Formats: sequence, C-alpha cells, structure tokens
Amino acid sequence: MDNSRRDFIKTSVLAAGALTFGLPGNASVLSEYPYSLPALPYSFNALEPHIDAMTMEIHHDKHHKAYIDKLNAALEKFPEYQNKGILNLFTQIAELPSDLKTAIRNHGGGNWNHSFFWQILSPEKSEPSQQLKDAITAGFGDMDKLKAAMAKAGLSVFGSGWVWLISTEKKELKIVTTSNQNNPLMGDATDKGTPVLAIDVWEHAYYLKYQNKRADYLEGIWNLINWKQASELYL
Ligand code: MN3
Repeated sequence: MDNSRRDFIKTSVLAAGALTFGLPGNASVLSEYPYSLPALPYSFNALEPHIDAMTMEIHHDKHHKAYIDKLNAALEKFPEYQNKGILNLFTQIAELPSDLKTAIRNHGGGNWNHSFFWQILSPEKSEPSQQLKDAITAGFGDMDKLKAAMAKAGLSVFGSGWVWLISTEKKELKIVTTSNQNNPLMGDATDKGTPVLAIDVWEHAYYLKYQNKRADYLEGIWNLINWKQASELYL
C-alpha cells in the first residue's frame, strides 16, 4: 500500500469514526483545498474483465476530475469554508449557504465517493477479516445473502446513485442507498454510518461493458472487492 492510499484510509476511518461517534471531527481527508485528483491505486486495465479499461479511464480522468474541478470552483467563492475539511462540510451540510450546499453535496460527494470507491476495489483477491465475516453473518446470514441484498438495493436505485455497506454506531452492518453523489456521512442522510463498501451505480460506472444490465455489473464487481481494505474500515 502506498502512503497516499494508507493516509486516505487512515484519515477516512478516523474522521468517519469520529463523526459517527460524535467526537471532534478530524478535518483532514484526501487532499486539502484546492483538491487534486488522487492517482488510481492500479492501472486502468487492472480490473478487467469485470470493469473495462476504457470505463476506468473515463470514470477516473473525466468524471472524477470534473467533480474536483467543480468543487474547487465552488469553494473559491467561499474562502471561509476552504480549510474546514470535506468531512466537516458533509456533517454541517444542512447549515451551509445554499449555493455551497449544492456544490458540496454534488461535487464534494462526487470527489469523496469516487476516492473511496477506487480504494475498495482491487485486482488482488482477498478475504474479509474474521470480525467482518462475523458481522456479515450476524447481519445477513452469509456472504451470498449479503451479495444478493446489495444487488437488490443497487437495482432499486432509480436513476443515479450509490449502494453502501455501512457500519452503524452499534457496529452493525447495514445496506443503504443514496441518490446522486449523496453519502452516509452527510449530516442530513437518512441512514448515517461509516462506509465499509460502496458500489457506484451511475450508468457511467458500467454502461460501456454492461449497457442496461446493471445486475450483471453488480454481480461482477464482487470479484474486485478489496476485503483487506473493507476489514480495516470496519475496524
Ligand atoms: Mn461514478
């Protein structure tokens, strides 16, 4: 694991945990303003055949970059919010000035969600820790039932959004969905918690390879889950 990846995970876990449990938030996650595009932790073609290289290149270099550019452009007009840290802005989203609120929701969310998504995918096979396995068994019965429930939730997202596996304050696992670039760290989220897994179900995440077959994408992606990372996040 390179340093930037370890730092992202570490600060995410600390910050997300702090937010979830109501402790003082850790402001630093990802880069600070002005935000920059994090490098993918693998090559564009590393996730073939389940996610094709062209999709990864466009998704990372165009879509993710556009969220960052628009986030920076929005924050340029609100200097007093530039150094608050994106997770604090998520927590306080309901109180933000309305122009900034929309930008943080859409582009701040778009930046954080994609940075998270790249980290929980990997071309290398791994296994969940015993602790995460036990939580999956307790919450869903077994791994196949978790996959089926995530697929069902992913198919239920009308339009664009995300399906998440989150850890609640009681450390129980729960599947939740969000629309657009909302996420479970936002203060006004219906279901709040610490993300353990995320699946992007926007069409741009799968359309080149799977076209309208979102269900096939939701099945294929389990070959790419970085369980090591998910286990660290669950801790
Ligand atoms: Mn996307």
